[in-house]
Amino acid sequence: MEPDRWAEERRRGLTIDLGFAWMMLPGGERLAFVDVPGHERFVPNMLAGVGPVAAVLLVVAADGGWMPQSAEHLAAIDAVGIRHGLLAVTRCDLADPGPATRQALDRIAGTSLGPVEAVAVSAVTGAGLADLRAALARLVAALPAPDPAAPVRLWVDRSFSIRGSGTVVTGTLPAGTVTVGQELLLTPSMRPARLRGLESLNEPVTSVTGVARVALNLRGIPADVPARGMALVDAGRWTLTKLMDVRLSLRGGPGPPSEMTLPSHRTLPPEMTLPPEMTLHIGSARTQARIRLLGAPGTAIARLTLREPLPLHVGDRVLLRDPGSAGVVILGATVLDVVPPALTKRGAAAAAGRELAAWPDPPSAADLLRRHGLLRASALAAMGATGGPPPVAGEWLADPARWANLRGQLAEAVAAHAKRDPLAIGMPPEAARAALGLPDRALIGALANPPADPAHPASHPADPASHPAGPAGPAGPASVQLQDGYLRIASDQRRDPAPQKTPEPRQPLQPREPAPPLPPRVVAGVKAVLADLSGAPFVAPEAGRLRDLGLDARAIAAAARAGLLLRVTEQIVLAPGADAKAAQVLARLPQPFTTAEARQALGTTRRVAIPLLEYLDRAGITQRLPDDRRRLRLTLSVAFVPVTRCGSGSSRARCG
Ligand SMILES: Nc1nc2c(ncn2[C@@H]2O[C@H](COP(=O)(O)OP(=O)(O)OP(=O)(O)O)[C@@H](O)[C@H]2O)c(=O)[nH]1
Ligand SMILES: [Mg+2]
Repeated sequence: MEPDRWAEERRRGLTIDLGFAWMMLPGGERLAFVDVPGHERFVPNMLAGVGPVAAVLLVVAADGGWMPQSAEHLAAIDAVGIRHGLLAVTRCDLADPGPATRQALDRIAGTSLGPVEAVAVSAVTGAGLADLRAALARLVAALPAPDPAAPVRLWVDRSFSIRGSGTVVTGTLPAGTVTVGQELLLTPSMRPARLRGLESLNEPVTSVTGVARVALNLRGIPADVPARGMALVDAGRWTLTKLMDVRLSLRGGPGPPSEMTLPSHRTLPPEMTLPPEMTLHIGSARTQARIRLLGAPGTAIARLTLREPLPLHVGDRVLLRDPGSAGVVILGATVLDVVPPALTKRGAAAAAGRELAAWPDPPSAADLLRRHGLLRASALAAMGATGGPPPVAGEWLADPARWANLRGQLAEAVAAHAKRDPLAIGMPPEAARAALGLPDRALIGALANPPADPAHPASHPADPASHPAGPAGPAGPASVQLQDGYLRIASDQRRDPAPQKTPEPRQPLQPREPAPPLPPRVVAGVKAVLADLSGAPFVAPEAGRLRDLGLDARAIAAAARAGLLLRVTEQIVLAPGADAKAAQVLARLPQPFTTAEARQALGTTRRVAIPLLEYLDRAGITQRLPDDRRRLRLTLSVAFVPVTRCGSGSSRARCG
């Protein structure tokens, strides 16, 4: 096949733009070629063709030998990191192919291609062409099979319109599958395009799996929109970015590439100065990139700021070229982070350089999580990282160390809040989210000790297996609970004995665990109430008395949470343990008993007796019968008597 498509190319006998051709291998398999121009003026076109391919056929003329453009092409192949190739030495009817072959193999060996096969051919006599076919078959057989489920990124290398069909784009599909009817997004606008028709090597097909040359007929995209360098991508599986952190590697360049190849690709020669801006190539795309080294001269870690956004994954190889320089400077780079954090703090750039220098190529999900702390699983996938720990909340993944740290911060924030506002029922989760600078309130719920749910280990961040406890982990001192919509430091004393909850006898004014102290005026008010109640334990203070003592609803709630009062209703407060005492009194009555009998035995009025009995019903201490009489549940006299004799709260559990 003649790949030169343009009249000018045929007239000048010179390839200018990309050409496309294919052949049948001896085994019946078809092999597609992207023909690239050799002339140095058309290097950008050459790079657009080389970018997405799996393997290269490098051609050198027997009579011409290794040329400057051969070196530049090889440097580009090396920078992009292509690992599979074959050397063809042509025009062997005109000269002995030996010297050119040896020269070329020597240079190729030191690049990403490594040692390759060489075949001498003549297009005029046909010598060696059968060997070339066989060598191509071996090359193809050695290629790794691309993942058919991989995210689709098809770099557009040609775009045209066909009357009656509309917009058509072509490209090399490196991996993944495209199917008629499927929707892809066209970068950088992310305009959706539906695949109306599909061709591979001039034949209509319904589905193609990479690696393959494909032509896509697009619905929804006007013919003048797509252009070389745009890409068709699967929605949500790529990160469109203008900012990225990379590891540069100096490969190829003028002279034998082996001399320029560094033993470790983790540093650059300290004396090497990089231009502030270079042209970045990936796939068929090219754009300008501003380069900022993250660290001292010689560091290979850099932050690139692109003029146009590109759809990228971590681990992508990009090529940087300085078209302005006299000697051609070509660098390869591996993308390490496609959403790098801002470098605002002093020393942040050097710190980032040090951190990223230790990362592997490609970075793992754990590396990215360590840097970002928290990431949505979908964002991590769009960065191109697979794996990662189970989510801590919803879609959120957390770095274990960061998560442990956040637990400590949350405990501090909740404790500080309680100190600032001792009467508050707890810290609102939204306030905690803002205080910790977290992106989602669900994370606060997950940081606070969640109720144990063995059916959902992933939603159970206290599980030390999935999140090893840090200094403030589940084993640490910081334990925050989210209850009834508020965050509180978890402890028995701080649990709100709201009227609906099962009452527990408490030791008056002797908090068992340190809780943020109540304001002195509240403590004084509580003491006065308890003094009132000491002679008549069921004659709850009137609303006016509470008001005079400065005990409003918030103060009463706080005192109840601290275990200093028993809150029967909003208005009725008794001493802690009054419920147990009432049970003892009622146990002495003939069962069942009426409300009037209970009121009399308790020595109080209906204002207190009725809510207190209802409280005891809810607590399961008494049972209300259909005729409105009540009886004590038997177990309770057993449960309560020893409790009151135990004396100390710390031994309560054992007593119970
Ligand atoms: N005698 C002889 N001439 C050849 C052979 N192969 C190619 N040629 C001639 O060499 C010249 C260059 O060949 P092309 O196929 O244009 O080379 P190319 O690598 O595609 O060149 P560009 O596309 O410009 O980079 C043409 O005049 C071909 O006819 C061969 O095996 N023997
Ligand atoms: Mg050509």
